[in-house]
Amino acid sequence: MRDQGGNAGSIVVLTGAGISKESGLDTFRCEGGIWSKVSLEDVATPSGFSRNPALVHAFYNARREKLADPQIVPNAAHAALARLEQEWPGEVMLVTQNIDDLHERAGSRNLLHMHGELAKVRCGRCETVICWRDELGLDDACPACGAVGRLRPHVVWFGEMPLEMERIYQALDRCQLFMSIGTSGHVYPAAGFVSHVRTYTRAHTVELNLEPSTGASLFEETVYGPATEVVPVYINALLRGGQLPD
Ligand code: BJW
Repeated sequence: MRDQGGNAGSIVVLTGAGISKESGLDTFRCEGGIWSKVSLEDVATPSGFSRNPALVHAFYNARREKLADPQIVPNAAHAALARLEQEWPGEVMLVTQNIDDLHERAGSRNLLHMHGELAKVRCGRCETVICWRDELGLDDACPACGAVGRLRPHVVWFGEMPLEMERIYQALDRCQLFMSIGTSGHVYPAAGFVSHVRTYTRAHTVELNLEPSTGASLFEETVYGPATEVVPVYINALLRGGQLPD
């Protein structure tokens, strides 16, 4: 599909934990996933953080440490999406629910982290966002305002507003292809993007996932298999064809 400006058409890609699974990072809701080991109420809600900030810091410190492991590297699916952004003659906007930095490391640049970033913390007093690669503890002071014990992970917990929503909905409203990769479709507002696109645009919608997600029936096209296999194949076909599916 070519738009009236002769542009090849714009693409929005939504990714979730499944895309990083084959890089060695756990998903949330798969068997043995993160929510089978810790309670999301304890570690991923503002009230959990108020109750026991040390527990929440330990949870995110462990994940930050794992992400720094040299064995955790971007996989073929991350690489294919970076290549799509570089080679597609229209806009490619990547919206990720993941807080890891594997998309950046693969080379993606037009990227929004709607659930925040593991390598950043935020001050609860002055709201400054700071890059943070080390352990975070209750004694740490904000480098901007000096407040002690007010830093928290820069992630979006349940009940909090995801980041960059205005830019995301603007991109959804002008896209001609919406791809959803490696997400179970349980968490809103991301799980509602496919319905939004189907209601307000004429974009083609495709789900690439290991198995059908909760919202699988909402997609016009579905492709199932490990991300490292299905994503490169799908993107190679897009780039070879040079046009979007109708
Ligand atoms: C593979 C694979 C391989 C495996 N290859 N695939 C009732 C109705 C509707 C909404 C609500 C409701 N009650 C409450 C809400 C709102 C709530 C919500 O959605 N709750 C639901 C649980 C019901 N949402 C919120 O509170 C959000 N805020 C909000 O809504 O604000 C108001 C608002 C509304 C509208 C517009 C704007 C604002 C905030 C949500 C915050 C989510 N936070 C977390 C944790 C923080 C980050 C972190 O610690 O990492 O984000 S929860 C967790 O789930 C994490 C993830 O980003 C998120 C999504 O998970 P994801 O990525 O889908 O992972 P999984 O594990 O679920 O799925 C993995 C998939 O991969 C599976 O399908 C596998 O098959 C697949 N897979 N291996 C390909 N190799």
